[in-house]
This record gives sequence, structure tokens and C-alpha cells, in this order.
Amino acid sequence: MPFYCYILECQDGSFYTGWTIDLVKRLQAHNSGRGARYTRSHLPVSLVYYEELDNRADAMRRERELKKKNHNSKQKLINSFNETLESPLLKAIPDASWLVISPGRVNFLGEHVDYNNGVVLPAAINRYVKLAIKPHGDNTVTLHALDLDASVEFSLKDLDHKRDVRGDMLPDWALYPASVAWAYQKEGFTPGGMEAAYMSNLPIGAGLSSSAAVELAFAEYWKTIGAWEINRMRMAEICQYGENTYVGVNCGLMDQFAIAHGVARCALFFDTGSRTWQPIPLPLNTAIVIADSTIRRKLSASDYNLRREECQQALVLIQQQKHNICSLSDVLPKDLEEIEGFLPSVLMKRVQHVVEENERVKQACRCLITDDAPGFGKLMVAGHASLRDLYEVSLPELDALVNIAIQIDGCYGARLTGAGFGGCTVNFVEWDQVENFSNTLIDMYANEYGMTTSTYICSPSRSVHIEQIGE
Ligand code: NG1
Repeated sequence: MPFYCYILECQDGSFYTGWTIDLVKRLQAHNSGRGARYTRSHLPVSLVYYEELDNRADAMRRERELKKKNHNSKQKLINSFNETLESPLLKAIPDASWLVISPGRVNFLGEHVDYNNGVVLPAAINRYVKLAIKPHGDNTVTLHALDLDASVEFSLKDLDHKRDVRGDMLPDWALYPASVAWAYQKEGFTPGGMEAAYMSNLPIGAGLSSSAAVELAFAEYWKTIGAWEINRMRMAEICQYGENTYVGVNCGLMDQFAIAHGVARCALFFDTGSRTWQPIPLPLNTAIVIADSTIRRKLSASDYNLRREECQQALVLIQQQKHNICSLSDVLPKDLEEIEGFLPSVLMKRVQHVVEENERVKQACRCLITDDAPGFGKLMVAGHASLRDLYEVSLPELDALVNIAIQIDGCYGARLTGAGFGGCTVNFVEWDQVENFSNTLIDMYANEYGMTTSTYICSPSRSVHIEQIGE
């Protein structure tokens, strides 16, 4: 029988160390308040580290050793546990002095409303972009995108032309870091030169915000190094501004917000209109499983911008009749009938989605607060139907993944996550059923549709953060 010594990260960022013979059950016990007095008052907790030992005595001895370590030493241990990404980074830049860890994000509900001043319910997830940086005094940035096996160097003095130091156009992937430097400059800040390498275990272009994770990683570094007094919301907004204006992707604020504000074990309720937000713990004994349709989309070339335009057209028509409406999220469900009288049917479908999706997010928050996982799951399924039928951004493959998922035991709900047109589904699953759910989904999708999916079991993570290497 294996014995484990483990470290939990509590909601306030503190660590708890223990030993067990069953990690899953022990984590559940902690999260249901039956683990230890300390964790009971610091819930929820997530597992961030474990070691397997041969016997009980060794596990208890190791627990005592770990308990004596201070917070920083434990953090280092956790970092080394996650080293799969870090060692290639440090091989690429051996004298790097900073490491930035930037999570991806999943969205539970509130899709295509962030550019309509609506409410969204995303979470940062424990899959990351990691960035190792060596600052230098020149005004150049040398980047190594290890996943792409590509490098580029550009000058911070000439970002407008989007060219590298040799005069060639910047490759698409380099536009994201460059956009952050450019947006900071527009705000009056002066980002410094660096050599940097980055890697990710987030699938790229899968609707899990790998691009925003890259942006926030660079933004966090420059902000920290410059000791600039910018709060996290402003940092997210600056990244969004760069992505909209420099990269040319007309995204809302949800992705950057979630990565800048993630809280372990929590979904993030965010009102994109008022910019207010609140973390809400997920119900106990639940897990997130992401299923990748493996269909990739290129956002700038997709129908995403068309959907935004349709929302804008609908808003103009509605405002001609109803003068108090500033955004589609001001439309109330009771107004829909009247609006139907004067909107073309396609625009009507888009508006109905936005209005009802906002309602679903509010109801979903109530479900989370009352630990109503089945109720939450039903709203996710309704959200998917709306994205499929009203907003028309789903694909047969995404519909199939959702249809299969909701038949499997322990699945509370499933839906596509992100913009649609490809990418991933998010599944909300009973903790004990996670392995079975994941395997059954993969098998059924292959048997019924002849398609392959890969799944990722995730939990909500803390926000982007930076560490000094060797400190
Ligand atoms: P994804 O699919 O994660 O790239 C996109 C937008 C979000 C939001 C969602 C739909 C980008 C980079 N992000 O997310 O702002 O509008 O679609 O809810 O375009």
C-alpha cells in the first residue's frame, strides 16, 4: 500500500502538510471540513504537492520534516514538483532571474457576453504558461517560444511597425508579448529589455486562453520589475487593450480578468460592466474536466468578430426604440417580446442568448452558494443549447462531446467553453467519478463518432504570479 506525504494550498495561500494512504479521500475530507482544524478554517484547499513513501513511518517522518520548512521552502518544493515546464525553460536561459506562472482559464457560464457588458463566471485553471526571464539593459526583447521551437528579437523603441530587429514582420505568436509592451508604453510606462523563454501545458487555440496567459505573464513581470502601481484590473485592461488594438483580436475582458484574479478552488463572478467581481467556491466533491475537440480555430479570422458586429447592430436598433438601453445587458428578459417585433430574426437570436445567458450566470452563482451542483450543471447544459441554437457558435463535434458527457454517471453538466467554432468543452463532474467519466467520454466519442478527444482534469488556480529564481 502506498503512503503519501502531501501539501495543500489553502484559500489564503498558506500551506498545510499531512500524510495519508488515500490522497483523493483525504482531500475530500479536508474540503468537507473533516480533515484538520487548520484546513477547516481555511477552506477550500487544493493539493499542490505529494511524495510517495514506502511505509507509514517514513510518511510521518517526511511530514514532520516538511512541517519544519518555511513557506518559501515549501513553495520551492512545489515549484520543483511542477518542474516539467521549468527545466526546459532554465536550460534555455540558465541565468534567468525571474519565473512567471500564468494560468489558463475556463469559463463555466457567461459566453459571448463580456463584450456586451454582461456577467461571466470563469476560473483560472491549474495549467499554465511559464515564462523565465533574464532582464538586461538594452531596449530589445529576445523571445524563445519553446513549444514552437521559434525565436525572435524586437526593439522596444519601435513597436508600432511590428517588425523584428532584422526588419521582418513579427510572427503571430510574438505579437502577444509585443502588444503588452506597446500597451504599457501607451499608458506612459517604460518596459525594459529582456531575454525570455516560455512554454505551456495549455493546449493552444483551444479556448483556454493561452494567449491571454502569455500576455498576463509579461504584464506581471514588467509591472513587478518597474514597481508600477497598477492594480490587477488595470493590468488586465491594459492587456486587453493591447490585444484589441495591436494584435487585432477584438476580445472582451473575461480572459485577462480571470488570469489576473484567479482564486484556488473558486469560480469568479465578474460583472464586465461595473468591473466588480467575487470569488465563489465550487461545491465540495466536484471536479472540472476539460475535453478537447482538437478542432482549432483562428480567432481573428473567425466569426467571432461577426458576432460582435451583430450585437452592435442589434444594440443600435434597440436604442432607436428604447432610449435607456446602453448595452445588450441592459435588456431585461421581459423586454424580449417587444424587441422581437422590430429586430431581424438573426439579431433577435443573438440578443436572446445574451439576455438569457446573463440570467443563467446569476442563477449559477446562487447554485454555487447553496452547493447545488446539479442545478449548476443544468444551467451549463442550457447555456450550451443557447450557444448552439441562438448564438450559433457550436460545431457537431462540440455538441457530440456534450451529448455524450451528460449521459455519463456523475456528470452534472457540460458545455462548450470559450468562443466556440472549435476548442474545448467544460464538464462539471462528481469528484469520485472523474476517472470513470474521463475514460468513458474518450471511449464513447471514439466509438460513436470515430473521433479522438483528450481530457484534462483541472481545478481552479490562483492568479498569475512571479517568483525570483534562487531567492
Ligand atoms: P476564447 O475562446 O477563450 O479565446 C473568446 C474571447 C473572450 C470571450 C469568449 C466568449 C478572445 C481572446 N477571447 O474567448 O473575451 O468573448 O470568446 O465568451 O477573443
